[in-house]
Amino acid sequence: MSRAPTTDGARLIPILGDQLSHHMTSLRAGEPSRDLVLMAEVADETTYVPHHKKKIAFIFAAMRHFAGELSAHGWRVRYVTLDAPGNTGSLAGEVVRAVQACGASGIIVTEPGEWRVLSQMRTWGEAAGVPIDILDDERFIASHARFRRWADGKKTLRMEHFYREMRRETGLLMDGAEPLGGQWNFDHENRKPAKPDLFMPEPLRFEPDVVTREVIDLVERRFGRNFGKLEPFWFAVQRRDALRQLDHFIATGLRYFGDFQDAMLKDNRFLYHSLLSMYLNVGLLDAREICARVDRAYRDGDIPLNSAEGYIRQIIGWREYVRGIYWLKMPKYVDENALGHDRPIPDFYWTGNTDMACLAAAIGQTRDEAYAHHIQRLMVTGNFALLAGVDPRDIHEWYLAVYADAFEWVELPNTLGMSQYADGGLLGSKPYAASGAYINRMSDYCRGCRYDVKQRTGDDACPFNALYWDFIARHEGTLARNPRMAQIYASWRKMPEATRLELRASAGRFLATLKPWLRSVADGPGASPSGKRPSST
Ligand code: FAD
Ligand code: DLZ
Ligand code: SF4
Repeated sequence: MSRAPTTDGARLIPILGDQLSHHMTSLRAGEPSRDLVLMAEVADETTYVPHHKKKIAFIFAAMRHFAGELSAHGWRVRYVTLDAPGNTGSLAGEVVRAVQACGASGIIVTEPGEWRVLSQMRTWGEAAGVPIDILDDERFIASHARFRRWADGKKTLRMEHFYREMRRETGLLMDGAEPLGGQWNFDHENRKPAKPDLFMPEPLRFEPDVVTREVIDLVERRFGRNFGKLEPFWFAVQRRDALRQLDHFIATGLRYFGDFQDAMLKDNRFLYHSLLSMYLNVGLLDAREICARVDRAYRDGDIPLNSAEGYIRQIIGWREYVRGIYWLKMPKYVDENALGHDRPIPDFYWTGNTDMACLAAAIGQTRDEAYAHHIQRLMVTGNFALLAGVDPRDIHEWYLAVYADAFEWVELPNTLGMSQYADGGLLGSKPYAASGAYINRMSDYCRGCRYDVKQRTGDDACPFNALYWDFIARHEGTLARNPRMAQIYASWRKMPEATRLELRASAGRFLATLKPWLRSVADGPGASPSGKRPSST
């Protein structure tokens, strides 16, 4: 990775840690022979939440490999490592330093994925004394303007309606104007519990090369007390290897993706999930290319339609939709708390020490892999936090820190909106709240749990059961008006008074046992240096 000589008229092209694609609009607007690319590992980005060690290692290793690829493609790259002398610790500081060092005449950059970074980026030009061009991020199918056009004037913003427009516009799984198979959505076929004896593909694991090993050492040295296991480190950190995981998923997992999308198994952390989100989110893979491959696999007769449709819906539906919501609703969105929840996050989210087998499994694998699949995030860790009334800001910061694929534009609407109902139902028509029965139906966790999923009250009862009814009772004032909750409230009201009182007392006793996570520098994992995430604005 080279240092650039001073060049008159050169423009500076900063590439962020999640912009690792040769097709970024900023790179397309520049010229390798004239302009200078800046990539910087900076303290600010590593500490805005206390990221999982594997996440930092993944991003730095992918950044370093991408810088190498850019150089091989003829770009001049100024790469500032975290330990480099003079590193200012901030993206703004590194941009100013680079402009001064190379006498750049301007800055060309692609918009970032976070409001926090965008508001800083808008000051870069003035700080460096040169004009700045902030370009759209065209890796997404729906531009901000396109999403706003769809959202304008609508009372409810349901993903399903947006998704159908994306299907029509991309032509994915379409037969002219009609959806292939005559149906837009096959979700009702996608709720099968998995059995441990089914064939399960394992994701490809990649041996760290010299560059990645250096990063691993750096992360251990600088972030040794952060949450998570750093080794074995097996993620792809180059497009070449991410493409191999895509091929592998299409050949082995995709066929069953639909059927078992919602299943959870104690001894299988990945089931038929693709493990592509982290590669996609940093730019090593492209959403259009993934969907085109899935569409082709279906048309070639290699996979069933419910899997192809289910998978494509996650990407051109959910992924694009949550990004649209993020940019439509920020910066106020992060402060929403429609249910008024204020309990601090329980300590076991950061330690994994709990007798609840489902939570211990989801958090344990999060600690080991910086990965949990959607239903673990939504119906185990998310569901528990919702039922227990955890402050959505706390739980948002946890999700943003612990997953390798977590960037605020995608994590925040999923956590605050979908999982915690903190936006009052913008994303979901009712809260994703469930008792132990749901977890028991979709997993094998309960069999090995010290709690009894069939009992509702008492010391041995599954805590999710009483917590569920306590949640329903606490929020009767707001949620009972929701027609989709009518049946649940009818059941609640039909219960004998004594049962209702006992359920609420049981929940209260359990909640009193939860220990809050106390953040301070000395706490290590889960502690940000200031003890508080800076505000997004
Ligand atoms: P698969 O199950 O194989 O799904 C295929 C792809 O679809 C994923 O790679 C992803 O790109 C996309 N996708 C699926 N569901 C969603 C969704 N709800 N929103 C956006 N994209 C989706 N996803 C992230 O990429 N980053 C996050 O920080 C993140 N935080 C989440 C927090 C919560 C509380 C919840 C409930 C979900 C979150 N998700 C997040 C969505 C989803 O859980 C992950 O995308 C998925 O688990 C990634 O694993 P995978 O690649 O194996 O996905
Ligand atoms: C997540 C992350 C981390 C840990 N470190 C860096 C970094 O040192 N330099 C960088 O350019 N980007 C990093 N990132 C990704 C940024 O946080 C991400 O680009 C913004 O959050 C915008 O999405
Ligand atoms: Fe989780 Fe309850 Fe099942 Fe235990 S019994 S694994 S706490 S759902």
